[in-house]
Amino acid sequence: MNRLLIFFTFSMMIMAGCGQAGNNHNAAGDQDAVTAQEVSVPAFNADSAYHYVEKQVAFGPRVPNSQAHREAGQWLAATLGNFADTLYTQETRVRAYDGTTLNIKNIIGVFQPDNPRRILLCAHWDSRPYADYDPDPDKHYTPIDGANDGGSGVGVLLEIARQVQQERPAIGLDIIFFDAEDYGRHRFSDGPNEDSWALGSQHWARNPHRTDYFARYGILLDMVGASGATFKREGYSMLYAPGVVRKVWETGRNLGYENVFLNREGIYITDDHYYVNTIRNIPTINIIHQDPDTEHGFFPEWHTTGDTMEVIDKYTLKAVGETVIHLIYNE
Ligand code: AHN
Ligand code: ZN
Repeated sequence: MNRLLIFFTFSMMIMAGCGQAGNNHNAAGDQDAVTAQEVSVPAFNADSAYHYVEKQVAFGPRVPNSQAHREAGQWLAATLGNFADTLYTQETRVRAYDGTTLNIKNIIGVFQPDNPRRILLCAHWDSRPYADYDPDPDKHYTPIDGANDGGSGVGVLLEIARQVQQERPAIGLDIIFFDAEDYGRHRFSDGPNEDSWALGSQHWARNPHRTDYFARYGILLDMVGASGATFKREGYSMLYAPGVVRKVWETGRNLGYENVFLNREGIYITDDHYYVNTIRNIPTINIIHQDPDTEHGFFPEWHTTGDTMEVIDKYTLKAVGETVIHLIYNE
């Protein structure tokens, strides 16, 4: 098995001027006490993550109330359920901005349920019902594949789940696939936009799978698979969880992905993490592809029929997957 061994050396600082008497320091008094800690981090397999994205897309657009959505949801629950110690599915009805009742399902995989030290990892698994940014106006009401917008985050998390089942980290994990993130208001309809997005995470934040659920921090993956992806420090992530952003960015950059995790401030994006932060009070960041060269600020095929497997690049999946998996095993 392909394993990466990381050696961490912690040097204990000895404060200058601290008294000689009553401590255990040797005669020299200034020699560092060095302990070596060995952490084994599983290799993130980008081919496997890619396959999980393909698998989701093959069901067809995963739009709530559709047959493809039901089938994809069953497959996701079965697949995550195979890796996790406990699986929860949270089925409910929510009202979309246009009055449609959506049958939705949040899918939750719990690893080490009794471990009080926990991290939350999440992504949305639904895909958008309309390509309202498509260059072809005839497609503005066509559902999208959501290979990158939806599929990529879930694909990375399924691969992490597979690795975690094989070799358990010290920390407990909760992996949540939120539903109905992308049923937000159509670009050409009038009315309030803000709370029309992220309906599944709003529901979960008010009704977590375990009462008083808490995690030390959370990480949301959104659009983490397109070729040439770059991530900037997203606004709400910096507002609610700046330390987590710093840690993730440092980890990614130390792994050699400084071309992906940019040392730049991004914009504020209302997404699932916003509700995990504001309703559940779990400091949660969003790793989200931001592109300053497009009119909407996301990847070029965002909310178009072009968000297909063709935009997916294993290098981006790997950059994100490897970064997150390193973080988990070093907690
Ligand atoms: C808004 O446009 C308000 N939020 C974007 C969140 C999103 C859509 N993430 C993926 N698709
Ligand atoms: Zn979207």
